[in-house]
Amino acid sequence: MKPLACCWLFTLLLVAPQIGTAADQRPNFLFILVDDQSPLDLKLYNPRSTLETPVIDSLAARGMVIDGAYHMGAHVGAVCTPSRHMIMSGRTLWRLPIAPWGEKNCPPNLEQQTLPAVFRRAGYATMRTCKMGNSYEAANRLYEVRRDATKRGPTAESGSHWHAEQVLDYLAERKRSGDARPFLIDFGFSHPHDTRDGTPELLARYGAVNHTDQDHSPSLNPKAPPLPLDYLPAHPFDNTHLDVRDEVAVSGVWRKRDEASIRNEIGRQYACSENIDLQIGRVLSRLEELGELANTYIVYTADHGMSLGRHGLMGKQNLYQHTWRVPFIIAGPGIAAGQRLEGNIYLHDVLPTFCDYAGISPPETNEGLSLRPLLEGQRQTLREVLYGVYSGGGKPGMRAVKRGDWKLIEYESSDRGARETQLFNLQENPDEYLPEHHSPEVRSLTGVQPAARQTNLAGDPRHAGELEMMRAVLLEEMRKWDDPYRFSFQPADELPPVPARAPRQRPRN
Ligand SMILES: [Ca+2]
Repeated sequence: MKPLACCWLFTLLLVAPQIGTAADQRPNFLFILVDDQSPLDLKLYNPRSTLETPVIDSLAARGMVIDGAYHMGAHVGAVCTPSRHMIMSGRTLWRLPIAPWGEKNCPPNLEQQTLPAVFRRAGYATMRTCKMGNSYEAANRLYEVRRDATKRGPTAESGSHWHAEQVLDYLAERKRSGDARPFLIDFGFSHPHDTRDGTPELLARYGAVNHTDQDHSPSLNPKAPPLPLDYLPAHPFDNTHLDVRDEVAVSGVWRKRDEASIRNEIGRQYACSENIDLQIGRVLSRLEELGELANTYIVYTADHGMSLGRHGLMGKQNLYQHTWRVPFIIAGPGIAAGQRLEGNIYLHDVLPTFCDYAGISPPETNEGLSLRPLLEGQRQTLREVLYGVYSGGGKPGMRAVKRGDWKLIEYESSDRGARETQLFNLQENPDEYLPEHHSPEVRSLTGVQPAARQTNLAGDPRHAGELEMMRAVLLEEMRKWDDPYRFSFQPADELPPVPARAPRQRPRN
């Protein structure tokens, strides 16, 4: 063959699978993203949970559950927004276009390097349904088919059923038109984010009501889920943003932290979460009928965790494990069934993972890592250290680092006078108990056992070495990820003042 013809053939071979021919055997991707769910809501992560999720459980049985899945955090109260930017772009927090130094730290037009843009260019059919707002609008517009609306009501038309209908309609249309391209479907839900208006049948199952009376607590229903073991009636100190919307204005709870209010709200959360499970089941059944399921990678996750009474908090604006972590389940071709590992992954690893399985080069702007070494049994973790941020209230706010069993959380806001350090050994104290969890009043409500006595170790001189080590890790991570702030106990690093961003952020996610 002449060199020119050889070159032409090579080009054709490269391009052929990218243009959606009938012979395109590349896998499909179904990315399921729920709004505001702690891994601890799910029995898969918390045996005490009473939430029934048979579909998610069966997905986990077919694939892998990752225990250590995290989001890098938020510089605003609407934690959703940066989290969804990171998922879509594979980029880290302070290098997003919406970060304070975004123009300096992020190349322009990042939306052209996001999941819908990258997969569309590679010849994939792309479709999305999700809530509106507090997301990544410039990227969301790039899906070929987009059916977004915020659906947090108690009926089929006003709730999670609607999102599933959009996917089912899309699959029907795809079959009618004979579209043979592989697909990327972004299957998002507006729930269990508040307002958690569950359907009457599911609310009854969890002993909950769609409570609307701000002046009174709901009646305590014995069928409501139990209080979490790490429940507190109040957070013990100012964490730099205790007045954020989620801590004071969630309909059904507001500032209340009494047992009946919290258990009712968890019941509502579970009612909405079980409905999501039912809706995912409808879509997976249809994919199976269509013969698409076996060639589809499916991820189930949430944009961030939630507290729901844990540590006296209601919202997502903290860095305890219940909120910093997310549920993460993945199944698909070549992933062995029934696996579970720590992983140490971030949500922004989704983009490079999907690219890897689709045979697409991830964009140069991507900073995430492919999960493939975990999924194929070569590694147990992708990283040694995890770094987390909440900087939506007082500055610098909260920072967390985790390395091995050790976790440090620092809190500081000079204008609010907040300053606190927490050091936990997560092997010995996985629920991050504080001394307040062991007060007789709290114990009588939660049943926390005296054996679980370890609490915050930051002030314990026997662990001064670990504290020093973790503070060094924190500084290293803050420098590594272009954190624009420093705590008062850290070197100033000659950082310029952080520019104020236009306050477009509504404190809702
Ligand atoms: Ca959210």
